Amino acid sequence: MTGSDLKNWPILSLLEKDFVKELSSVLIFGLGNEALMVTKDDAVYALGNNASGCLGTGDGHSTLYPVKIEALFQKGIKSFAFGIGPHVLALTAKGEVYSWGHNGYCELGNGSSNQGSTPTKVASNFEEKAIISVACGSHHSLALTEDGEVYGWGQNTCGQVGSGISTNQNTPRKINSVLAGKKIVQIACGQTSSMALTSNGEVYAWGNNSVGQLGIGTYINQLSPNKVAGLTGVVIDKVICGYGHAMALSDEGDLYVWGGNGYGQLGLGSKSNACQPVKLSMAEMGRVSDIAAVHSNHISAALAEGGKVFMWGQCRGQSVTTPTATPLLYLHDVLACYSTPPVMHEPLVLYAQDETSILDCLRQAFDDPASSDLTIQVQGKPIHVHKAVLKIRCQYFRSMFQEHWTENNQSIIEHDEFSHDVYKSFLRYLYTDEVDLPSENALELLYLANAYFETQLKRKCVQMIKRGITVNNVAFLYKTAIEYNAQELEDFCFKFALNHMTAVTQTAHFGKLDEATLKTFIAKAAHAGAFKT
Ligand SMILES: *[C@@H]1O[C@H](CO)[C@@H](O)[C@H](O)[C@H]1NC(C)=O
Ligand SMILES: *[C@@H]1O[C@H](CO)[C@@H](O)[C@H](O)[C@H]1NC(C)=O
Ligand SMILES: *[C@@H]1O[C@H](CO)[C@@H](O)[C@H](O)[C@H]1NC(C)=O
Ligand SMILES: CC(=O)N[C@H]1CO[C@H](CO)[C@@H](O)[C@@H]1O
Repeated sequence: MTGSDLKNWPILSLLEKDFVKELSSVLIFGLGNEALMVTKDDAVYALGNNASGCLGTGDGHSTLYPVKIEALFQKGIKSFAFGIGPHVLALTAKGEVYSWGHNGYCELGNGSSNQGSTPTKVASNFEEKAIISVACGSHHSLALTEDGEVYGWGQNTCGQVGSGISTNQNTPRKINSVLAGKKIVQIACGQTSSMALTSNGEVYAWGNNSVGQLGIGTYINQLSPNKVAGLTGVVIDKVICGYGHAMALSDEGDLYVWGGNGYGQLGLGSKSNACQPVKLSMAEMGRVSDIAAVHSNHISAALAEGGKVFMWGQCRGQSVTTPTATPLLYLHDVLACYSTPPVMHEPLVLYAQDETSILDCLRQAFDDPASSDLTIQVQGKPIHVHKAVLKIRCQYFRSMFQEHWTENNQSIIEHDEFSHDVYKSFLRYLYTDEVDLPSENALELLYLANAYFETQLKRKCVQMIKRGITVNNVAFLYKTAIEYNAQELEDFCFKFALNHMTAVTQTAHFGKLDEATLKTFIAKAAHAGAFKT
């Protein structure tokens, strides 16, 4: 299952198809203008704005195209977390953590506050323990060890590092106090708050509590973890944070919300903050199976019964105060299409490897002799196609196979009216909806599209031809457009010729225009004022 359509993330628009096919996961972070991409062969690429060196490419340059992060090559990167600086944490399969980017609050955890433009291993104080997950707030970082301990570092103005004091923490520090001896299984960060979930479903919170985001019944910041007592009796499976709000999902699929609510992000139909967990009415959503939010914005999303995706909170600048059904298929798509900034709540994992879409299958089937049941021979060269596809996609073939086609017809058709390249491009278009042909051939394809009544293909050809128009060929294109009944192209050529009247009248093609066409052209040009003195 693919967790979202990459098309919904505009920053990835320039990626080449072949590159996209090799991706195994992607993270869009920062302000939505930064991306990290992991490939199937274990390389990591970055693209976007280099603010604070957050691309990790070392040279500090912004880039529109993917640049390989040498320091992470073949390190087995399996996940990322990011702050707003931005700073980035990358987690390897072996349980190591790399950090880079903004470091003004010591969020890289390497003992200094100098910006880091290349990923460096967070050396550590983890006492050789493997890390299984990482989380970041705006400027602080948390790491969870495999045996359930939490380490925190970075900005600590509100106690978000959980150290009991409020000075910034420049190296990872184990969070003890009430967490000591408890097995933590999940961590999450709001802008300046932190959460931990224990193996028996209890939630602990610390840090900024100015809007009640800790859910402990007060609005007082906490320098150490406190149990979210309002959830006693409920077993929580997952806890997440937005900028100043939090959501917890129970093992029965119920949703509890608390914290800042200025944009309706709690989904309670109001905009008042709540300093205690409130159970959301599940009447509309039914049982919830997954939730999403991220520390850099105020949106909430839930995957509910029947695979329906709901969203609420700050959605493209609007305050949506109750869970609202969307036609989206994935939680990631809510973040892509409605959050400000559009960043991911977690890396998007792509399983393109073992999954092929119907479009890919069709594309691959074109000219595949193994599955083809019809060969079209053009200029002596075979093109392998499928009668059913041609029938479904093209009126010309539909009537051909209906009227004069019996079981006895041989499975080879000869065609000599068009060149091989153009005919093949036409047939491929029937499978892919794309035209893959040099623009010099567009005219012949337009001729074919006209003959086969393929209006949509005609339109594509006209676009291609328009892009290749010159003073020299405009007269010829004008004549052809009239011949093929391509009104839009005719108008376009006429206007272009009018703008370059003197030069056009001196071209060879203009000289060759037949009398009728020439007459009409001159009359139209005169009408448009071409010969006024
Ligand atoms: C931490 O990283 C920064 C940026 O790469 C570097 O300037 C600094 O020397 C590092 N500090 C230590 C103690 O390694
Ligand atoms: C505490 O949280 C509130 C709400 O999320 C935020 O507006 C405020 O800036 C935070 N305080 C600090 C000191 O970061
Ligand atoms: C199919 O065979 C019939 C009779 O043998 C013939 O009349 C017809 O033209 C053939 N159709 C095509 C498309 O070759
Ligand atoms: C947009 C941005 O942050 N650009 C920076 C990229 O890196 C160079 C060199 O570090 C800076 O000079 C730019 O300001």
